[in-house]
Amino acid sequence: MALLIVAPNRDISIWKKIIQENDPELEYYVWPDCERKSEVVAAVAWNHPIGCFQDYPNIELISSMGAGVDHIMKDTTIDPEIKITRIVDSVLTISMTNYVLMAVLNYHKQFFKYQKDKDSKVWHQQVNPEIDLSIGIMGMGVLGQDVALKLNDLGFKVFGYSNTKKIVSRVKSFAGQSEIQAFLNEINMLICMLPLTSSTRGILNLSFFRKMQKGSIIINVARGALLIEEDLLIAIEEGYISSAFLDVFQTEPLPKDHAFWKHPDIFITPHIASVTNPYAAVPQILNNYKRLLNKEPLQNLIDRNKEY
Ligand code: OXD
Repeated sequence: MALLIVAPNRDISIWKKIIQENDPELEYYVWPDCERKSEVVAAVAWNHPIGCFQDYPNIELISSMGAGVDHIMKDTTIDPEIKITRIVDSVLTISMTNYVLMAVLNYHKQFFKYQKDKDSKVWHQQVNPEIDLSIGIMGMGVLGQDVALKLNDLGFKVFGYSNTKKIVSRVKSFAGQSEIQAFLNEINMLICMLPLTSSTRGILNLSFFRKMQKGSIIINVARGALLIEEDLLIAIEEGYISSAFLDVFQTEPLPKDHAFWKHPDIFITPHIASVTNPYAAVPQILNNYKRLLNKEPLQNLIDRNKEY
């Protein structure tokens, strides 16, 4: 029995070191070097080449190296019986929440205005230095709920939107297509934390933006493919969106000629909102591997029908 690591564009030396420290006896291969393909029963993957698992006839489990599994789900050659798990880690959650708080507070305290003022040596105190934000979180999974609670603790009005209604204290929740307009009516800032699935791809599009209050702010920390980037530019021109704070993009790295680089109302970071900590991820992956071998229930298993 062996484990296979497939992460062709990622430096995995630290992952190998931690695997070694956790289980010096573990038999594992790093794709594409694997002499005994039929020994492989589980894989750890990050942006694997589509179709590569076809060469491993006995794979039963694929673990994502991160919180998202869209990079695995998009490979339609993966047998529907193969189980897929993801990483859920408190450090990853804190890191994501802190990124969102940082973005929100920058708007709340009008930091971008004061930065511009500084560039022109302007000393101008706003009469109301704090922007009143009514914040909606789309995607109320583990990460979304943590963000909702922390924003609430900071005194913001927080609303949640998800596929099925989530009960989170002091957060008014909306669910399903029929409640989307009611949700958008409440908010002037949208934080996108949705998983990327066949039904959420491109959800942040022009007709969606036109349902929002004029001048709304959008923060996307989930996946670039949730947002139609050209539509965001139009929505800014039309005044539905006043500013965007983005960590993820359709194409990463963001191409040099992309309009977002120079746009005065779009702030970007290079997909760093929350990065998987291999020290937390490896023990989870090895624990699930052992569970698989012992035929025990797996942890952080995703629902293949829901795609998350
Ligand atoms: C993840 C990511 O899914 O890094 O963990 O985006």
